[in-house]
Amino acid sequence: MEVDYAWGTSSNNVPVQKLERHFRENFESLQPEYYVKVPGRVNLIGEHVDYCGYSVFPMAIDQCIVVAARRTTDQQTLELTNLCTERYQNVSKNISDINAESLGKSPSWSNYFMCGVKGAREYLSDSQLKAVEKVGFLFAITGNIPESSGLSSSSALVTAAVMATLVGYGVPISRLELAEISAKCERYIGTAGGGMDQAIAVNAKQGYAARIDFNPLAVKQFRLPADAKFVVAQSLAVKNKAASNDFNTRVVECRLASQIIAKQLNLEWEQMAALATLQKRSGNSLDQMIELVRQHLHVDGYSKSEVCEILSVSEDRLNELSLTANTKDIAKFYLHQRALHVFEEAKRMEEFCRLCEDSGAASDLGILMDDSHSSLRDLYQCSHPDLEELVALCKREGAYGCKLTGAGWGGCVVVMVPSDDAERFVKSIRDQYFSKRETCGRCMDELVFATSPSEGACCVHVK
Ligand code: ADP
Ligand code: NG1
Ligand code: MG
Repeated sequence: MEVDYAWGTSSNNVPVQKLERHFRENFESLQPEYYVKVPGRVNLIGEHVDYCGYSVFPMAIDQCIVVAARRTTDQQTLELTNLCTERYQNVSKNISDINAESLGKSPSWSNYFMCGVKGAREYLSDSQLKAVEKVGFLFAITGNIPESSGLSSSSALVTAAVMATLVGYGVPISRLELAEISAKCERYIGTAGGGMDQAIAVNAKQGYAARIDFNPLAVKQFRLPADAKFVVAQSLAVKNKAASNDFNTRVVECRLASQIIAKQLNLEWEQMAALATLQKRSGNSLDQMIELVRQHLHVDGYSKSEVCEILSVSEDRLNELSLTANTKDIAKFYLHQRALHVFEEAKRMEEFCRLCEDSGAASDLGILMDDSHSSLRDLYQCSHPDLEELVALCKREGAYGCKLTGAGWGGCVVVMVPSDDAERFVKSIRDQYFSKRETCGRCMDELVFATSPSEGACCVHVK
């Protein structure tokens, strides 16, 4: 049987033949019926603002997750196997036993996948659910997005699971809806993320970066400057976002900042969970919002009891209204710094789009990326010492701009370099950053590579 490689010309090095063999070896010599491919992404600007309701500017990369799939008549049994590493063990589960509580208990690889299966089923009507009540699935997964490195391996996996399940059930869905339900169901793993990763993974167009707006979700494709190339480099520090409360702490700090400013402005603070909602309801410009941060939020950290006093609520009510399960015991919330980052980053994002539209200079775009990174490091405090070393090296080597991409605390940088210097730049980072580090046998091309905007998710049926 032959797979139709309609999913692009890119040489993304995903071993599809090996995946097919793995599928047959694990599933009694059966063949996959269809494949789903979902890419990772880099975000060029608009970092840590999506969950506040502000726009972002990512592009899909070649690296992706691929799922080989087949339906069974096996009464809702879900069989998962993963080719990537022996750490990812096979799992067998009854689909109707997947529940939010157990998914949130451990960020294991199969739980990410099951978030997607659950999300897909929530999209079905009662009659559709009834019609598929005897359908089970065999899924074999592989991929080459470096995990826990800010290139959105988690969302590619979850989105691929949603797609593979809906395709198997024969339920059509629009790309925007697919992005929205994938973002929603990834939250079962415990991270209160925005919708950037899933939106670009599903809606990307080859050759274009995209501006993504939220509430309502909208995607606009943008050409990038021809005289610049984008390079991705791994710092080698990894961070699983669901395994600590750092990510959710930032989400919650932004929420509290919004609610406290709302309270000071005599607005209905309980409904002001996102900074963009606060801006909209108060009718202010981003510059005015920055002024409000300076006026109403002090620089020292806020204790939970201080927040409760300002909002006139009990701790229990605050837990319910504003905090997540893993942020209830945070000692200090840094509201001034986080809100300042978000409003300034939202401004930088608008300026970046304007420059792309008006064929602005790559060097000006680079300055915005550098400023974004400084703010992520100093105000958002989500960098890492190794990543800082990498950023400094990239700048010394002539980058127009360089910033961490994704959530941070390690992971990757995205670097904008002059097109005609990209090859030398990559070689130089290899020689200076990676040659002196333990890379666990990983090939250099995975650690630092030039990238261009890739196509979004697709499904291919086996002929
Ligand atoms: P990222 O920045 O890559 O999105 P996250 O911390 O959000 O990092 O998610 C990483 C987790 O996603 C991994 O710990 C693993 O459980 C899951 N994951 C990533 N890639 C794969 C893969 N190829 N196969 C199975 N699970 C994966
Ligand atoms: P990564 O690093 O890919 O897990 C996270 C969030 C995004 C966004 C970025 C920071 C999820 C699924 N992803 O990405 O929504 O907030 O951090 O800009 O939560
Ligand atoms: Mg992730």
